[in-house]
Amino acid sequence: MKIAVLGGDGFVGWPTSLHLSDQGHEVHILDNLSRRWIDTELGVQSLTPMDSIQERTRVWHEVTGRRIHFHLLDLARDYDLLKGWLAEHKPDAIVHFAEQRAAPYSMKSDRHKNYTVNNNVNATHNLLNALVETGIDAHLVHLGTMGVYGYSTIGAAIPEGYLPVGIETMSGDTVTQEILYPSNPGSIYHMTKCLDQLLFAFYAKNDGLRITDLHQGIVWGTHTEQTRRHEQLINRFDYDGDYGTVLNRFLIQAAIGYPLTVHGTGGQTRAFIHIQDSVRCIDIALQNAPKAGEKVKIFNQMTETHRVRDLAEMVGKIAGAKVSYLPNPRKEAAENDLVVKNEQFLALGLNPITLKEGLLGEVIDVAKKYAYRVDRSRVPAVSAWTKDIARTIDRDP
Ligand code: USQ
Repeated sequence: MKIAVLGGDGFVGWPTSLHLSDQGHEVHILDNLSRRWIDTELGVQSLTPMDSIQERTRVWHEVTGRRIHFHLLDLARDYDLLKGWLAEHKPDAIVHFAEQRAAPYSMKSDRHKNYTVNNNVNATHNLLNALVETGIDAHLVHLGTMGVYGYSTIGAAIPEGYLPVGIETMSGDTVTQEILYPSNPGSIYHMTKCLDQLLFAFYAKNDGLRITDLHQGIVWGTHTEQTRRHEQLINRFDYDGDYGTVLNRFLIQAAIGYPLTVHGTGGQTRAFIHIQDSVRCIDIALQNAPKAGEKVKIFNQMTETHRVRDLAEMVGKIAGAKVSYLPNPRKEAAENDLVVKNEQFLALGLNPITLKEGLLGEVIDVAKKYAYRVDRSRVPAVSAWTKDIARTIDRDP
């Protein structure tokens, strides 16, 4: 297939592009390189040294003989360029990662809230609009989030996207209707993914677009089979308080002897997936497109759930690191349970990589190798969810 990977320079986008190219697909990365600009804005860099996208794709060609094409394009701003690109290249499938993906970054200030909403919602809508306008029947696979469901404890497993509800009719009968699971976002970032869901539902219904939405959990790990092949194919690895995700942050903190930064009691239970499985799931989703006229296909892209404090204790034990319980900069439930259905990917052959000490140790080793690149002052999470919380957080563990 000819596949456009929008946001192919990012943390999941890059290994996905390599994986799809390795499978023999013709891969085109469209990216505005915003993650690199945001690193500059925040004064941080990936723990792993990353080359330019052009150099990365050159090395991939050198190692494998395969070409990955790169196009500098801002999906949210360059609607006409996007439309022109689609009309010219006519991809068979599109993987859409091109959104600002960090919850803390989206909550930093009013400017960051505006940026995240404008960027994410426009990017998704421009894409859908351009697909209809150009008449291209590409299967669109979008990277969404488990965070659209929220984390309230209701004692029931979260279904894959849809919920059957019984509604009493005027005549007293009960009819069952399937609705999108009620969205309950915990940040501006997560809210944009909830808005994406409505855009997808509308365009699938109105224009027959074929769309798959992947509700992904928190990704951990850094290497995939392809990024291991050459030092310069290495994936980015974020550790800072805005972009570093919880388990990867704990592993890096353990590597540099920084007390593990648990927010609050660490009673938050979240869904997790290893980066290698994330890439495999996208491949599986691409091979299982819905038909025109079908509703949006939704998968829960996660393999296990864990409580934050259990992860901290586990990493602490493996690496001999101290665990630090800090005031929570976020507005979220202090404790929650989480049960998630993920049968669809399992039925389609996903064999999950689960959290094992060996694999955690491997990530700590990568972190140790590049520990000299860490700026310890960028480790604390200082983006507060409300002005009141901002006054209470202690920035120094
Ligand atoms: N947390 C800590 N200590 C830290 C960092 C985080 O205790 O140093 C806690 C947070 O308070 C939160 C949990 O860990 O309760 C998860 O935080 P996170 O930063 O790992 O994940 P989140 O903000 O939810 O966002 C990440 C990705 C996002 C993706 C989402 C999947 O950045 O793109 O959509 O995970 S999910 O969480 O399932 O919605």
